[in-house]
Amino acid sequence: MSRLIVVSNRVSMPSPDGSQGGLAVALQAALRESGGLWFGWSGREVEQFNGSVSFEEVDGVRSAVVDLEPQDVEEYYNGFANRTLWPLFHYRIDIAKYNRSFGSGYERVNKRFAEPLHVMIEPDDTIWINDYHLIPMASLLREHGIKNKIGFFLHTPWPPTRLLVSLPHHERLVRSMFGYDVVGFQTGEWLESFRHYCENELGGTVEGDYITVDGQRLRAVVCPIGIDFKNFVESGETELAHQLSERMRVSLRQLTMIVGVDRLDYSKGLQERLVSFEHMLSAHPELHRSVVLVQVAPPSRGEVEQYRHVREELNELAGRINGMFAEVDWTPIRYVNRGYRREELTALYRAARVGLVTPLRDGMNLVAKEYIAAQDPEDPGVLVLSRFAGAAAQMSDALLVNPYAPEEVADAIQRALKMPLSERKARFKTLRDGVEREDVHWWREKFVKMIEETETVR
Ligand code: ADQ
Repeated sequence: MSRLIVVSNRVSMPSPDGSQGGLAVALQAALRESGGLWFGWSGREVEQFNGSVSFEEVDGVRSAVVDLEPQDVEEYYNGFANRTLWPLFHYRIDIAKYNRSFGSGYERVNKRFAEPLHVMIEPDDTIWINDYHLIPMASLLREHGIKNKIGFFLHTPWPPTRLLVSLPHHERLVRSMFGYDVVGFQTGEWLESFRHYCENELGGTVEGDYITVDGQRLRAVVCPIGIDFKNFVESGETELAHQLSERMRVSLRQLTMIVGVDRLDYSKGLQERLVSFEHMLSAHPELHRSVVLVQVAPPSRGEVEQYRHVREELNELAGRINGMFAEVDWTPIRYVNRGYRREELTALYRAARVGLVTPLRDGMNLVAKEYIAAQDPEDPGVLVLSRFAGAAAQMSDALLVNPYAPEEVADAIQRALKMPLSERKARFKTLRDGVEREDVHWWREKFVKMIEETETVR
């Protein structure tokens, strides 16, 4: 096994309380096994960029991070990554901002990362770049003479060609990807869009997994990310999980709970979800005082104005719906703006008869998988899942819905609430088997193997 170098915008080191997500844990395990290194932005700002690298080793995991200056953070992170590529990759060209300074900041920061990174790379290292923040990284490393195998994994969707061409200099960005040996996507749909772009905009040819453009070849594959299933199930057995379960039991009494857990992001379809719930309450007065929607949504990316708008709209919407339907002893929506630990999330998921995961567009969506992993096999809840989440490709036994159609979502919630135990168990079993089999360790082993075994000539 060669040494693995993982590169992502932010680096996640082992924490003593074990509170990191499954992705961090899986990558840390790979780094530990191979004696590798995780490289990225420290998350800190310094007055002026100085290129100095801070090394750290925690619990057998080594990292190397650099600080950025405020202009870098504004143009690269808040700008091109979060105001341009994130909305565009989630099909929201209506709110994507195409500002020239964002593009140049993005290139500058990628170069600033490539500079110290290339000197750390040894000839046999395998390099794994993550996500839309760092698309040009391979071609920058190649300019420094790096010939190692380099893979790229995109955690978000890849947009259809007709949308992608709205990005100024889209060709340059996509051509830069031909510095990679392997490019991985969450689903066949995103891969298909990528191939379509390469064939139709770059005149490329496709042969099996391989795409060739102007003599440069890469392997484009599907490799869906999973959760740390075992660890997640174990979290449900902890004292913290039991405590919250007990609190929920007391607070719910006879109420049937529906749960939503999302980062507060416009791609997650939160406003549409509340409106669907409102539809259900209007159409089914018999459900009043018997159901409650618990929506947990910790704010994210607060520096970007669209995120502040979503937050305001949600406050307004939750207040309006509660105002319209609440009784002195019943509030239909419990809207909570904070994060919970993994152990607590397992308890929330398990307490809910329905898991409502209705993004308008999502690369994968790990909440859908976590909800399934947390269920009681003897009395499992039902997953209502957006057909526009990457997870839908693997989870066809969920109730798949169009999140833009409030009546359809309301009907699916109704159906989930009424579903007989035998059907719940049958659906759950297939879903749980898939989530357990294709977990996050399966995913990273499969992807690293694909990078390592892909034949390249450089
Ligand atoms: P995200 O958009 O962040 O990730 P998601 O896959 O849903 O989306 O993962 C969110 C993670 O954050 C989950 O593990 C969840 O438990 C956690 N989380 C959410 N709300 C929380 C809360 N209130 N408290 C604590 N934890 C919370 C991006 C892509 C996704 C893709 C992932 C992984 O947008 O499509 O699935 O990367 O590739």
